[in-house]
Amino acid sequence: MLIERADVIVTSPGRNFVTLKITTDDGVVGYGDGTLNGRELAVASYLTDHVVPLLIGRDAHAIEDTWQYLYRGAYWRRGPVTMAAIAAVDTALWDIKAKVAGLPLYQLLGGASRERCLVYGHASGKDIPELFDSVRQHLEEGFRAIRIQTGVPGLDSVYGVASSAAASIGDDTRYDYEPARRSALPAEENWDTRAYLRHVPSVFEAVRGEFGEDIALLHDAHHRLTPIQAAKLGKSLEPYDLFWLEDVTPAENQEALRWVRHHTTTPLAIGEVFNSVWDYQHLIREQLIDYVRSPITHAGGISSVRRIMDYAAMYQVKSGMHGPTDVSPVGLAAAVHLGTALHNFGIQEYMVHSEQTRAVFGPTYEFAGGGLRPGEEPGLGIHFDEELAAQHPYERAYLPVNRLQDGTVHDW
Ligand code: GCO
Ligand code: MG
Repeated sequence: MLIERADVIVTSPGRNFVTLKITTDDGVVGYGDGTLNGRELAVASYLTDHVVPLLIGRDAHAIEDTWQYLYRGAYWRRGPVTMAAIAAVDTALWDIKAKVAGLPLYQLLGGASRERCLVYGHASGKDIPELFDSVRQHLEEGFRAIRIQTGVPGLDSVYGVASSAAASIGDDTRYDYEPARRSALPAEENWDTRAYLRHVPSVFEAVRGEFGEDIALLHDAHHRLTPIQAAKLGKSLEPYDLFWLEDVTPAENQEALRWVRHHTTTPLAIGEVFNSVWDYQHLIREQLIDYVRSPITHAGGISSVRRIMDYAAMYQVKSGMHGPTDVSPVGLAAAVHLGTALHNFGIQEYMVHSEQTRAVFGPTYEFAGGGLRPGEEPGLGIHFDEELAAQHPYERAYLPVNRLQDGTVHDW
């Protein structure tokens, strides 16, 4: 079974997505997600200009060989653009293999280790009353694990808080925080670490007071703290028993996590911006983290995230794959299949895609009992509507940039 064609589809049903469609000579079609938020066209070009010509005529079953050919064969290794492109190819080939086998993909990855993948949703509010409404809504929808983000007194707009304009859409559509904005230039946000560190513990105290001890709570610091600030935050949140504290420091320096780890028992998650197993080498071996955040879409696909998770399993580190709306339904479907099969699955992030997005991708995973199930269709269970996708052309969009009060650019 040879690869006959590969098409890169850029579509923007509410937000931009990059999808690779691979077709074999016997007409089997597979999909892969290569969306890189705010840099989508770089991946599209990497695929169209450099990868697609290499795929034509290759054995569609040779997934590992193709992965190594694209990774080692490029000479230039790693990096988010390269690894998102490789992820798109790898995912599409797994989709094809499972369709040919007539099995849902998780069966080829070892079969089900669980009935459903526990997921967490995003509650947010500019203040406590708005946050409580959002938490209540999530609980009513059946979420059992919830990420908590709020505004910080004195700061105009803060990462992770859904804007009130979008939150008051007025219909039944639930709005999740969406950071990328369609604009000529990135939006600018402001930041003050001391104000944030003073405020966050009081938010968790209020949430535990209102909603009790059962619900799993998570929080994302989005790479903004120094190791010692992060250690302080972890310690101050210990009474509220977090499921995890995410991305406390900029991710490049693995050693920073040693300082954090030695000061707090709050579980740590990191890695949504990592793209290979090498980024976790020390973090996992020294047991400096509890959860791996890499999604299939940004870390080289199913084959390489499975490699990371096998390494992590030796050290009791679990998965917590990134699942924002900028991972497409194809990337999320792949995560749910892998999460169903992995023994060391931990939790899956689940930001619900808009109706418009779901209409284009036609995912068949199902949310029930606080978790996602992959469904029983052969392959990933994606029904991509190309005609509809073509009605939503790419629109330039950027993630925000962040500045301290004195104007210095800070980690966003
Ligand atoms: C998360 C992430 C996202 C990212 C976004 C960037 O934990 O879900 O931090 O909110 O900021 O995916 O593209
Ligand atoms: Mg995050």
